[in-house]
Amino acid sequence: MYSKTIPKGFPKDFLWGGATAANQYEGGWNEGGKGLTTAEVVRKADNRLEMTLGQVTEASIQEAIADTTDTNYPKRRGTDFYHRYKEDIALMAEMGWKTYRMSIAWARIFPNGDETEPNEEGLKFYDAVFSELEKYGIEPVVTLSHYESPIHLTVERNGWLDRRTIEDFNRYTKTVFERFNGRVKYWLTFNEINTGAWGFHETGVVDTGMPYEDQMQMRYQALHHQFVASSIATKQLRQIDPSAKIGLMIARMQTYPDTPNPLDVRAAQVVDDENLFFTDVQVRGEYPEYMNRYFAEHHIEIDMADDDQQILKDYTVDFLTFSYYMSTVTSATPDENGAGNFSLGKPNPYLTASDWGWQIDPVGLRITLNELWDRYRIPLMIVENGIGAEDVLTEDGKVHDDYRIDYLRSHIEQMKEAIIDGVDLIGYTMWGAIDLISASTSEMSKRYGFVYVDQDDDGNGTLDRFRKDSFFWYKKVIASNGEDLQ
Ligand code: BGP
Repeated sequence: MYSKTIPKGFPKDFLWGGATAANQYEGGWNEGGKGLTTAEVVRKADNRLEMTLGQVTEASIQEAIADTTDTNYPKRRGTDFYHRYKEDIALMAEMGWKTYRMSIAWARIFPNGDETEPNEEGLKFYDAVFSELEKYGIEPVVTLSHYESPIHLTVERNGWLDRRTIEDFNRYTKTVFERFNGRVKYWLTFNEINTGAWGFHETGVVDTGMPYEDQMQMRYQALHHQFVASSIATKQLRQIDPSAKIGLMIARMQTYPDTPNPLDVRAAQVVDDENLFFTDVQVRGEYPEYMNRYFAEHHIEIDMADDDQQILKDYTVDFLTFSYYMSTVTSATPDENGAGNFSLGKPNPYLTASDWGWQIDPVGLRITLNELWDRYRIPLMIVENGIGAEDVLTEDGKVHDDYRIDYLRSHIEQMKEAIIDGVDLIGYTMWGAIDLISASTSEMSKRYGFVYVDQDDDGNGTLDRFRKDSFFWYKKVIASNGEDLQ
């Protein structure tokens, strides 16, 4: 008689926690010897449905470099983790977090990116952060490049388009692997690497105004360099700290065909391939055939060094992480697009959307988890999930964010279903767990956190922290290991 024990719920060592990113949270943009980054030259959006991330030019970058204020560049101020990390980590511990997904700002360690010696003050800051986390037994999950790289590399050689950036990046990765050896068990290379196909914010490559085919040639060449750098980092980590794990990170854009029309189903499969190309390369260790056809049909020729393909094959990732916010609909004849920033495809009549147009689809998360597990059979971790909303702080310092509790509860319920389906899901870090600056628009008013930060879109406010209703709710979720979701 065939019988296998079916999981009943979250594993006892499930890594519950929250996520932030240096470029949106730290502030201290010109302190401690840190260099200017690609995130700090992107002006805030004029309207919330506009995605300003990649719209930079050489002139706008020079203008930003000359600007010594943070007025038009909110990511320079973030929400001041740089000075308040002890207070914030204490709040994380109060919720009972087992893990904290953060990122290291490359330009804190190598301000221009091409120095041979690291900036000791930058290393010391992260020493102090990891010591604070160790006080509470919180496991760091560290992203090496989260939508930022030293702007000097862009100005000097157009960022990741230039192969020399591989060597600079891997000098940085070797430095931090050695410095924090034994203190960081989980490393991630590039945040949402698949959005590098959208341009500057992920690769530091300026291609605004160029013909689309030239843009795609440059972006996929830059992404190839990142694939190689990720594999070299994997090789370094295996040698420096064999007990640590390295993972990839993509923005999972779950999509559905608009109708059962096979043309729509095929169109959705093509959109899915644009996502899974990145996991295929970094988990399976080679470029998939469907992408080789795409490159041929779009006159894209990836320039590879002789041993590139071997290093991709030999050094694939240990686990797969992704962000999940929404799902989209794909039509073979797209007649309308989603309204929100980052949201693509057509509206889904069965789903509601956030104020920024992101369609809320908890069941889609279960679908995604099953698909990724079935395709790759390596441990999975959700390192971003949450809802951006205009939270209101009451006179008595409360934020009644029932909508956030509803969003998170519905997604955690589906995570539990996926685990019972047999998916090896090892952790969950809710995005923007302490209010921070939005990636796509640089707004403060698009809040995600369990903790409200008193600051507005223009940087006015005390930066004081306030516990939202969801703070106390999540504390219960963790204490019950995902059983008490009410
Ligand atoms: C992802 C980024 C995060 C975060 C999140 C929410 O793309 O990895 O940095 O910002 O999206 O996006 P936004 O801040 O634009 O609402």
